[in-house]
Amino acid sequence: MGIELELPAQFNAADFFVDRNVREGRGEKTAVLCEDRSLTYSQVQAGMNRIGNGLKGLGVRMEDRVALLLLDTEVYPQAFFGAIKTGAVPICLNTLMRPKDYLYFLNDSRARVLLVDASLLDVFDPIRKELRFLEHTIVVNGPAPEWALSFDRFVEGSSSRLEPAPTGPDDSCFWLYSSGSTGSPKGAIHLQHDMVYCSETYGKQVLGVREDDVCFSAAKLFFAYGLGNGLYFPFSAGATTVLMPVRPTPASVYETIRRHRPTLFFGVPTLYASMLQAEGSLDGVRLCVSAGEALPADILRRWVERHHVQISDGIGSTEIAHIFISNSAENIKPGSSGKIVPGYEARIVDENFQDLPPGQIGTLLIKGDSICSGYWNKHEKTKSTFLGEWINTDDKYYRDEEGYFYYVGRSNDMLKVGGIWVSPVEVESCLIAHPAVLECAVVGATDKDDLVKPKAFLVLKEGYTAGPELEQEIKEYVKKQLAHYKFPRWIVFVDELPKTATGKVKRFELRKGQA
Ligand code: 3UK
Repeated sequence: MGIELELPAQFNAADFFVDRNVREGRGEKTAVLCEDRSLTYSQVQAGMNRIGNGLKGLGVRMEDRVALLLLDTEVYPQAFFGAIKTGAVPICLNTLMRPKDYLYFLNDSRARVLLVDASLLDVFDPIRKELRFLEHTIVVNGPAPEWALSFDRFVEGSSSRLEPAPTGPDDSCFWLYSSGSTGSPKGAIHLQHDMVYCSETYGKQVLGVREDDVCFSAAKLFFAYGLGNGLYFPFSAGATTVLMPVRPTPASVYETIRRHRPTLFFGVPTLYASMLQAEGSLDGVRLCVSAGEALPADILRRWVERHHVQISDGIGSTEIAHIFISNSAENIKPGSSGKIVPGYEARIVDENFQDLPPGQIGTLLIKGDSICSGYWNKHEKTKSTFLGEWINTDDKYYRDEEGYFYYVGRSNDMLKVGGIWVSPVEVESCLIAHPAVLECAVVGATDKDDLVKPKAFLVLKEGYTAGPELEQEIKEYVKKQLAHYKFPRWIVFVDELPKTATGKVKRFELRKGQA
């Protein structure tokens, strides 16, 4: 069943997640730990207000979009809530993408202001002239080039006092882009009440986040998963978050755990698998959480054997903001996504949207009040995904008699690699542009840990010879064109691709490795 939030007619999420903590006496409590820096809730509030006033000073108004291309540092919470407090709408952008992706995000959203980490500025060189709507670029954590504004100048003279904009629970609050199998990424529009709903449901009832918790998410804040883990769950409870700007490797993650002693740790299956290969301990962690793709039972088994801490697997999505089916500390069923989170409802249906009995595989529909209001400027996609109160997750699931849900696969060809979407179609269109490639098909294949990675089947043009050298060259080529995690981990050279009578590649056969 749903839960009633009973939010007032005037409601601003920045007030709820930041100001409320100060009002309730937690001003001196540590809100953020990042490397050797630490900020109290009062400091986060002051910084948030200065950024909000800075944005207003640039002419940003309610509902204007503000793009954030930031690493996980203490600036992130202040910028995110600073924008929200003024009624503007932050867009959390993935920092691993390529210039053409940012060109799309910024032109599609028509963001007027961008806050960007100095270390990521290079991606704008090739596209800067094509940004049609961006008016101001603010550079964080480093010097600004002549065409941008430094963070210090941006907040210079800004007051640390700011009244929240008169938004309501159903106003736009933030956007997250989600990629699909074909077509451009879709901007999911989340509303002011969505983060509160996730905090009251998964945050409180499954994680049981308390004021004395310290959360550390290896998944970055620009993912819907990381945003909850590392920002609004801890802030909903007046707890502390640990932010780590560097890439999550076993070494950086174990070191951050050693240094800041989190009680809740959030990762994706690939990270858990690689952490099992490295030295390190988890002292102080009471529960680990996994999401993004299914957690193989064997990784869970080896983790518990070594660290004596459980991993709670749960499925969430960008459109629903966070996790809606989950295991919990007290009740973990290896290989299952767990049970429906209180506050959400699930249906498993056939092609005609008829409910299926336990044991039968169908499409998973979800209902719950953190579902985004729709996709920005994508009317057809919005209509086919959001079905009144329900959303079609495009996931194949079955449920057992006891109410545990089991993930079976996707309804489309999309792959989850390290918890992030990869569209085989996008990798194929990159491969086909390589001079040696005549035809290609990309499918998911599992590695030794039973985790999915892209695998490419290639037919070469005449005059090219298959071999490890060409294989390496093609992998490098893809890495240069696309975000790194998208490159094919295996390349198989074939004389021809298996096709149906109508000329469609039989992906099913390739997946079985019959090519
Ligand atoms: C897949 C899973 C099996 C599934 C996310 C936690 O992953 C998140 O959001 P995305 O929009 O992807 C959503 C899709 O990913 N998936 C996610 N978790 C699991 N499949 N087991 C899992 N545990 O296909 C889903 O539809 O990138 C995860 C919280 C917030 C999120 N946005």
